[in-house]
Amino acid sequence: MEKTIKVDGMTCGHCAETVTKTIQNLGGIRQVNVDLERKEVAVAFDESLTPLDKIEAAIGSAGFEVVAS
Ligand SMILES: [Cu+2]
Repeated sequence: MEKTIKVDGMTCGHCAETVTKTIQNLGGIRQVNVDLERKEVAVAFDESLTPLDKIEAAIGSAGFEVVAS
């Protein structure tokens, strides 16, 4: 499935890279796209391997705040 997650706290390319790598380290992730201006992270993933709440938890653990998904 594909999901666009609103994430607060991403301010630069380094943040975007951290979020991208954090999500890619989970299983079943097909694609991650960070839009810094819109503060959105678009993720294509297999929810039977990694459910959305796991992705959101990983974003939180990396130091960013999920505001909506
Ligand atoms: Cu940054």
